Amino acid sequence: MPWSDEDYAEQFDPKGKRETRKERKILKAKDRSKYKKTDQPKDVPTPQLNQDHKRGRVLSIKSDGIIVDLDGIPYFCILRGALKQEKTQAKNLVTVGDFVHVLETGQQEGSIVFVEKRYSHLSRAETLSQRREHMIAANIDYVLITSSVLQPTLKPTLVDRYIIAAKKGNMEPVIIVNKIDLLKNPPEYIDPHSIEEEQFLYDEFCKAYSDLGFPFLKISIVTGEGVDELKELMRGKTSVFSGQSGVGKSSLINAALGTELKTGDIVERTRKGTHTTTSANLIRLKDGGFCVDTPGIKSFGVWDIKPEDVRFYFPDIHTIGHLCAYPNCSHMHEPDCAVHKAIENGTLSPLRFDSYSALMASMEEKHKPR
Ligand SMILES: Nc1nc2c(ncn2[C@@H]2O[C@H](COP(=O)(O)OP(=O)(O)OP(=O)(O)O)[C@@H](O)[C@H]2O)c(=O)[nH]1
Ligand SMILES: [Mg+2]
Ligand SMILES: [Zn+2]
Repeated sequence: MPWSDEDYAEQFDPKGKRETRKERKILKAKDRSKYKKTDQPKDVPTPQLNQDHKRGRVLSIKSDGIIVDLDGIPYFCILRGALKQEKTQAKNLVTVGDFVHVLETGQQEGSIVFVEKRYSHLSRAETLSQRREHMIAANIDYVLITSSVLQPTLKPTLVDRYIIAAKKGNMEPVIIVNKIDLLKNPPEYIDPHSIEEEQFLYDEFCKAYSDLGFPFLKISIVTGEGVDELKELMRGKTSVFSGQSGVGKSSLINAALGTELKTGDIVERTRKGTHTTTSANLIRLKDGGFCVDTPGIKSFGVWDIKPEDVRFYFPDIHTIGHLCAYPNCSHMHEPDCAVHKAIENGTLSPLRFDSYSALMASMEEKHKPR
């Protein structure tokens, strides 16, 4: 069942974005500065590019500076004084993919004087506190939600978390299942039962997730299947590859662009990667567009979402839910629930419901008083 954008527009109008009291306080204090507002979804006119400045795009953030692409050449930049003060307030002042204005200060060196307003951004809740937003990348068109079969195994709940983050951040999700060669040629150390289970999960996943209305690509860099489709999709756009460590994000970029990004091994015991990519990097495509390689994450917490919002990100479940006995049925424990009946009679995939209920459960956990 395709997703309707009105659902999100209605629920998540960025103008209606709630700010915490603390955020409001900081905003108020900083109201005189135009720079801070790059973080906010409010309209800030982009100033005319001063003739002394060049417009560029942030490639990566290092501990001692920021690498900016200016007409295809990387510049080592620092934040200008006024912006630096802002940085202490807003951790995410500059992120990979930002469009910035740069004053050249030396050979391939510069100073960032302005950060343009973002048209979209991917962020997650910080792993430990869950109370801060961690910006991954900005000005992105597609979130390429990358998973794999067997090494690591498919994780539908994680896919849903990324779908929500993409929709919330104004980007289009793309579902990618990589390493499909492994189902036919599995590594010897994996027992036949696990392979059978994964094949079953994969078939079920394809059925349940291929008609949500998002592009769905099945890829193997070993056989080359799906790589051309990926290249086609990436052309002229900015895409961010995200997903667990070891699913093959860097490998896919290498296969699509001919780059030589470092790739890592899979640990036999956990069947996961070894966190080979350690920071987000923007890469310019030869024939137009950009992509971002990101480090694999252990867990992906969706930033700023409440239990009552979750249902709107599962439009298939939400629609069936109109038939539940209770008008505000959460489908978790109420009697006479249409969603449970739909699973029993096979019109709703149990995978979709598992993912929904896992997210609901994690929300309830998070909202318990501490
Ligand atoms: N069989 C098979 N192996 C693949 C495929 N794609 C990637 N791999 C292997 O998977 C391993 C991990 O790939 P990476 O590209 O490093 O994974 P990553 O997602 O970038 O991982 P992190 O940087 O740690 O987040 C490497 O050994 C790749 O060779 C595929 O389509 N089939
Ligand atoms: Mg990588
Ligand atoms: Zn219900």
